[in-house]
Amino acid sequence: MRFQYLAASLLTLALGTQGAKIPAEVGELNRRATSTSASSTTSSATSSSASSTKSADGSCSNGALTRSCWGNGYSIATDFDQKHPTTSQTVSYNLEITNTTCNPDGNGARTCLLINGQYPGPTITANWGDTLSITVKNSMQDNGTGIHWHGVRQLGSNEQDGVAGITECPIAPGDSKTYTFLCTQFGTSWYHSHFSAQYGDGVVGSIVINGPATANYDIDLGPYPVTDWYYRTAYQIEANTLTDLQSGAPGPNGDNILVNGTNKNAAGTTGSYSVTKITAGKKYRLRLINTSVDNDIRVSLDNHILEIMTTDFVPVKPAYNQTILLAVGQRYDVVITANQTAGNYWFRANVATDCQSANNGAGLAIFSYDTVTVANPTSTSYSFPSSCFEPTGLAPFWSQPVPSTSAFSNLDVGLTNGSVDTGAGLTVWGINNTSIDIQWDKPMRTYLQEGNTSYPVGENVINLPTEGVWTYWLIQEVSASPHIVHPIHLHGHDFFVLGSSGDNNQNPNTAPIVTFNPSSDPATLNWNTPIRRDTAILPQGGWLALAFYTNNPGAWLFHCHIAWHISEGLGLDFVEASGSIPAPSSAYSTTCSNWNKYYPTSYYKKDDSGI
Ligand SMILES: *[C@@H]1O[C@H](CO)[C@@H](O)[C@H](O)[C@H]1NC(C)=O
Ligand SMILES: *[C@@H]1O[C@H](CO)[C@@H](O)[C@H](O)[C@H]1NC(C)=O
Ligand SMILES: *[C@@H]1O[C@H](CO)[C@@H](O)[C@H](O)[C@H]1NC(C)=O
Ligand SMILES: *[C@@H]1O[C@H](CO)[C@@H](O)[C@H](O)[C@H]1NC(C)=O
Ligand SMILES: *[C@@H]1O[C@H](CO)[C@@H](O)[C@H](O)[C@H]1NC(C)=O
Ligand SMILES: *[C@@H]1O[C@H](CO)[C@@H](O)[C@H](O)[C@H]1NC(C)=O
Ligand SMILES: *[C@@H]1O[C@H](CO)[C@@H](O)[C@H](O)[C@H]1NC(C)=O
Ligand SMILES: *[C@@H]1O[C@H](CO)[C@@H](O)[C@H](O)[C@H]1NC(C)=O
Ligand SMILES: *[C@@H]1O[C@H](CO)[C@@H](O)[C@H](O)[C@H]1NC(C)=O
Ligand SMILES: *[C@@H]1O[C@H](CO)[C@@H](O)[C@H](O)[C@H]1NC(C)=O
Ligand SMILES: [Cu+2]
Repeated sequence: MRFQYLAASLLTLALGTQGAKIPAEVGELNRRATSTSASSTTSSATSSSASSTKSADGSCSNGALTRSCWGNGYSIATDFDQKHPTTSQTVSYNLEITNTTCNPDGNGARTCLLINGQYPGPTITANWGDTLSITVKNSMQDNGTGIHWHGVRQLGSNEQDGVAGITECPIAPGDSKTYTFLCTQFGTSWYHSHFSAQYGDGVVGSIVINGPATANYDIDLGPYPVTDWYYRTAYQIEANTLTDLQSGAPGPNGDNILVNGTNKNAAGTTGSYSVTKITAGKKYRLRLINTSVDNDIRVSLDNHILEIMTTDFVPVKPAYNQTILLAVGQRYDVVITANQTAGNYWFRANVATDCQSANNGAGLAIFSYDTVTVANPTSTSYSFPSSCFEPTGLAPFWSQPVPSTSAFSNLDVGLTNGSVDTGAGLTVWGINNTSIDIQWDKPMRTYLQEGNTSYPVGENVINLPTEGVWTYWLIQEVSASPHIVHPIHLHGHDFFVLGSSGDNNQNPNTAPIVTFNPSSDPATLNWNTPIRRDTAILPQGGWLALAFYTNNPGAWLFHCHIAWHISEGLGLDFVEASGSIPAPSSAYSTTCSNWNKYYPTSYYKKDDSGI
């Protein structure tokens, strides 16, 4: 549930020192984000720190002590917006979605929609510069589907973004679609269904794109997804949440938190913990991914400091923290040094009650040194912060200054009257006073192809006709709504997070609104070294200032990543440089005609925003 308020959590925890910053391990580049010349991005990076083992000179090769290198002239110093390898390798996957059951914490089997019969779905792995070709087959009886590759920029490939009603028609039962796109970025992400609340029933998996890194490590432990888990289906919870919203009540609590797809139930009586074996003296890369539908989660590994090296797909200068707050959709790649007394240690994934999240279970998993017998740890937790803020002290590896301005476009976030298919007059979420409500049978992409400006109001379109300009967005919570945290996600770009402000850990009904002041606040923003990522937290009752540069023509969804909120309308559709969007393929039309044959006689009908 989203607006849980716990007086107890107002108790200030002693924070103490949460670890200290160390110098970057590899050289640092300073470049302008607006640079368009490929040659200007490859100037040699110089080694700038005592702990550096090798400079990122682009000609060395990737290894345990040279993670900043990649090879063939590419390194961590390469700005992947400007330049990326093309390997000519195509990596193929088949994902088949079926309607079955699952029971990840042993509490009892429930209906699940799974990919290749497993939860989470298979990890998609490729190298930087590879082409991914992923065929998705819908083998469910009664739902359409479509897969979104979260955080993948889809440069020039808007049609592969997987958003039903915007970039494609849903894939009908029995039909398949092959998504093909180039991996221009590297790092960790995830994929999930963007068809209503479907991903909450299991249609999720991890993505790893191998590339250089800002910190060294010996062993890559791979993806480590953390998620809230419910014993009823996502469609049932979504319906409850909408009913609750009418009276201003929070939706249902989560029932558990799964770590790497598993956990014991809240009572500790069923299921099993994920166990990760480590060897003393080694450094491990762990790819943390928040695949929640609702709950913000804070993670830590007892006695072991986390060395953070990415925010989503964007490298940061290595920075240490004991705990990390993960909002839905966010990723942090960390390095863990196995330098403690050999033993068993708890990995903890606790719901962040200070972010108005609530869950009946706590996420636990075990890290076990390989010289001891695996057992339930007796280790003690770090003290967790009680403020719903993302880790501080992070700086991008490439400094990309954004030209400053005070000319922000305002996007109010709040409750509005329903235009979603839930029926008129319902209270739903909106942004810029409109609740998104897409059409499955005629996606925005079709309107653009027709040059048809009579698209429905429910597409909630903001046109950005001009390529090559900076755009500035001020996401502001307004008073006539519960004042809660929303994780805001943009497709097609990594946005620049210029700043945010808001309340912390207060009652959603009474927390004051903190309003952006356009005359004084712009001067307080981080214009020189903003963090870049694809998902950022809009603080409780507050504002979030973002910028992005229009360099990727397409129709890009911008939305709250809480599954219930986007189902209830908290999203809009940026139509960027519509004149330059590549024409849809013949496969696009086939998917639509198959869908339009299926839907008129389908058992279930659209009953939410559709995404
Ligand atoms: C999955 O199966 C259940 C039980 O048979 C059924 O109620 C549900 O409608 C099915 N869902 C989909 C998406 O096929
Ligand atoms: C999808 O299937 C679920 C049952 O698994 C059902 O509740 C929901 O209404 C279906 N939605 C659509 C649009 O088919
Ligand atoms: C996560 O689970 C997968 C599948 O069970 C396993 O292969 C992997 O090693 C686990 N990851 C970690 C970090 O333990
Ligand atoms: C995942 O995101 C949700 C929603 O923003 C958040 O409540 C939860 O704490 C996050 N989980 C982790 C592990 O950070
Ligand atoms: C273990 O490694 C961390 C860095 O990950 C460091 O901060 C800490 O001081 C080290 N502890 C010991 C006992 O060496
Ligand atoms: C760790 O993150 C918290 C916010 O969650 C922040 O308050 C603290 O300063 C960070 N510690 C360091 C060493 O940056
Ligand atoms: C918000 O919507 C209105 C139409 O209702 C539109 O005129 C305005 O441009 C939109 N705001 C932004 C920032 O685009
Ligand atoms: C919805 O519309 C009704 C009737 O027009 C109005 O009384 C109510 O205040 C509106 N609610 C919101 C949240 O705008
Ligand atoms: C949105 O609606 C609120 C009242 O609910 C109004 O104050 C505000 O001006 C509207 N914003 C736009 C952009 O129309
Ligand atoms: C625009 O879309 C509407 C709604 O589908 C349709 O009725 C109309 O014929 C379209 N116009 C053009 C010029 O294609
Ligand atoms: Cu939200």
